[in-house]
Amino acid sequence: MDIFMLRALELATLGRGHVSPNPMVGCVIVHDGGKQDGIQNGRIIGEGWHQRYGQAHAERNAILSIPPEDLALLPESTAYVTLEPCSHYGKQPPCADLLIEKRIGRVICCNDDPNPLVGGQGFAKLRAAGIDVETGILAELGQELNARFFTFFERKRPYIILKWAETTDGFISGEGGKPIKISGDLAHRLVHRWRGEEDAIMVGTNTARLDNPRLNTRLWPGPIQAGPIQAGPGKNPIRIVIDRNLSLPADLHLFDRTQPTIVYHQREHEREANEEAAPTLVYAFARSLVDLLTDLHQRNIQSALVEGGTTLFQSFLAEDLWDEMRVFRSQTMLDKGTKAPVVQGKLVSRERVGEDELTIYKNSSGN
Ligand code: AOF
Ligand code: ZN
Repeated sequence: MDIFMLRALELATLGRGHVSPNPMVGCVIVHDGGKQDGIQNGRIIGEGWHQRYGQAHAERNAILSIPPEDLALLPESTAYVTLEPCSHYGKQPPCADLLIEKRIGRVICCNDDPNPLVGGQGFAKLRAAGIDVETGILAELGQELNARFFTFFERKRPYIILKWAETTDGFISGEGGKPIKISGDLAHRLVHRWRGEEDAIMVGTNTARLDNPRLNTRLWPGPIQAGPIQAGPGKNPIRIVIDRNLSLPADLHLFDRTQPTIVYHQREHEREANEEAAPTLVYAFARSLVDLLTDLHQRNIQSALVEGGTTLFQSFLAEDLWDEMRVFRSQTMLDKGTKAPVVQGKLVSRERVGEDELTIYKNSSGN
């Protein structure tokens, strides 16, 4: 039966880049053919996935794909769904109701839905209707697939990716944080692609001042879509900058209002200054990193790519508030400058990107 769930997980990934902030979900409906020579027979009669935010959920698409002559088989069939079927009316009606109405025999899932609008009620509805329910099948794969969605609801903060480039001898910038070109053009482009994949990008005060970054996706052409190829840059995420004392110069690219930007500060008397007046440039008060992440959660931001500098990285590391680390290592040497953070966590991949080496680690502390 794992093979059917693996198929459902594979289908779910087809929604990548199109369903956020919803999770990617896949569904396979299998007619249980009984045992033959001790082997369980099963035939897939329907498949579907959540294709686009606001549109039909995986279960509905799977049911719609069943040929008319197979519809009568539903009571003898199992729905393999990567996530607990929903129980609420959102942009879509509840999938649990649909499965009950179609008289599905059994439902098997990877994970419970952490969204409080669902939170176990999908399973409860199915069980109350006499449907067999099993959950926790390939749960780790399901969690990994929707790491942002789960982190957001379970930890009440966005999924945090720390990203930097370092020299062979471990420097991230020159003396006093002076910007130095470390990684190559291909790595640079890949970072622009990553920016488009997350809800937000964050930098600290020194990086904002010294690098004057634009934090947009101008080097990446955007998701490949059906139909004519879309030219122009990818989806620009929200920019976040930390400016504790509101001392950054107003002419930085970050303040040019070309993209929604949030400035976090600690000037208590200026708490909500400007908040509603200019939605593209919002000032918000945060006493600590935890406060800041809680505020991002309230603003419905599910993930953030943190692009430096070292002070900001150290805060995330010291409080164990990070999920992933992406490190480019170049073949250059610097001899002196600002040291990169010490890599930690579980190594998940290592590959070449142009002339650089990219290593990805995931936090394994179970924070
Ligand atoms: C499912 N199957 O394929 C997905 C689910 O606004 P709506 O109606 O689209 O609901 C979004 C919520 O529904 C989302 O936050 C998550 O809890 C659940 N997503 N559920 O049964 C699906 N995408
Ligand atoms: Zn649903």
